[in-house]
Amino acid sequence: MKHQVDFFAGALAARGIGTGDVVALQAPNIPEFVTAFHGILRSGATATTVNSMYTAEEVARQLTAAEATMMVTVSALADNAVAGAEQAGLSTDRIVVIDDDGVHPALTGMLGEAHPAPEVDIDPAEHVAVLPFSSGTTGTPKAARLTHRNLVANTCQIQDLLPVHPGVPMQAVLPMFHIYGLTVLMNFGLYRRAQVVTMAKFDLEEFLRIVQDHRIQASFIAPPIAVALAKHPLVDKYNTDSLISMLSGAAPLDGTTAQAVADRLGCEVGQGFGMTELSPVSHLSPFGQHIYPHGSIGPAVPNVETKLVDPASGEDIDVPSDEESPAGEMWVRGPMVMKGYLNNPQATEATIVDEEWLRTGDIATYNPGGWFTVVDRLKELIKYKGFQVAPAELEALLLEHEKIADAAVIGVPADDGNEIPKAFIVPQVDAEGVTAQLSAEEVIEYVTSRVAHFKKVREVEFIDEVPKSRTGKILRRELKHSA
Ligand code: 4UW
Repeated sequence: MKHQVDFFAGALAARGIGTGDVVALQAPNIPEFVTAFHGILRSGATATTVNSMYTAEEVARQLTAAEATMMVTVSALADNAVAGAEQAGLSTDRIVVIDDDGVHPALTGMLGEAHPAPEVDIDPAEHVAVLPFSSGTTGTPKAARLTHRNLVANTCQIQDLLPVHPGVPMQAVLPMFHIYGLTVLMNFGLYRRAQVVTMAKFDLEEFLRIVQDHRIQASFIAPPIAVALAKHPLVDKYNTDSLISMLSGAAPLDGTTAQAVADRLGCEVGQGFGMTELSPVSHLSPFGQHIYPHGSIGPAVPNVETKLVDPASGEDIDVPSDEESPAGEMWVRGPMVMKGYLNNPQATEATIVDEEWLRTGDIATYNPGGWFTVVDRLKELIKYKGFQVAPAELEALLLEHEKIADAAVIGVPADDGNEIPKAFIVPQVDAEGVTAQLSAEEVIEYVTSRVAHFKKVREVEFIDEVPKSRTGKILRRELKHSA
């Protein structure tokens, strides 16, 4: 693996890529993802990881915002990846496919060139290793600047908390393009010399077969997988007794589901809290506790400080020593906090206070045992199956529709436990006072055809007016209460 990383870095250097360049990577979880990712970093360049489900427009937007000058992808994603990269101004020779498509340079071929890796001189505390995108507390997706030190620190911060050791089979189904998979599955897995078994996409039966056939000990999931594991009859058909630990994160996991999975699979089910801007892990239930408040995200990981701040007053909350604390916004400080957003000082300033405390936009409580529990979300963000959906992005798209006068999008709970995007629509009224005819299906179809599948609007309500503050901010709480 290491010589492949070096060869890819050498091939990139031979094409003029190095410190200061940004290379986009859009691929599912396959071993070559790791070669490409670390090859990009080894060349001195910065990687921006792109969601495999993105449309061409979404790819183009990310590449443009990250100022990427090269794109690495796989031929199976080439339709959107290549169209997006071209829209962002990249020429054919700047689009690398991992497997050979006969049109673009192939990573497999580039490894064969056997160029030595270049000498690179960077300051790991300052040099940006990766630019993953996140909408943060408000607005549309922006690039979070994570340094080499951020990534290394976070890998070290979790190293003693999980039962992942040399040779241990661990399952990597969550995508490595997202920060959870990037740090916990790819980097932590490599660092621990685990046997990382990759899955290109989630399929319950395949997931169970891999656990059985590879005798998986450590698995990493998001809440929708936990729900399937708790309830689906297929689970009983497979032998899962090798499992020791399962860690869930990226969205809230309720205690009942966690307990049901633990009982059914006979393994420990823990929960962690992460955020793109935190490289990502700040809280994690350490393995081996067995008894802990289910639904809790755990204590802070080593070298992380957390405080709870009253969102109304901005004052720190005094945490009682003998009972559950009042709820407050979690602020986090530690070596894994991002450097800030790329080319967006206002968003950086609104998110990082005094250059060190990161406002998570999540509301949590703290109990005297040291455990935090997320109870609400202050920020606009919607989490659909653990993926970020930015309301501002969908609202901008809806406002482009000629029959829509105004729109607001919030997350609402669905029957299956998922959070789903719901759009409130104010139809256009023409000069004669006639209201445009528009159905919920039309709104859903309009959005679905323009965004990645996980961002689609799944519920629509027509209203007369979007509630707004005097400064024009959408009053999302009012919509939540009426939803
Ligand atoms: N409970 C409630 C949670 C939780 C949560 C996240 O897409 P991002 O930016 O990042 C992530 C990263 C998740 C993650 C990474 C590594 C890890 O070990 C782990 O635990 C196992 C989780 O999701 O979204 C950040 C936002 O997602 C919500 C919360 O709103 C946060 O600000 N979120 N984890 N356990 N909510």
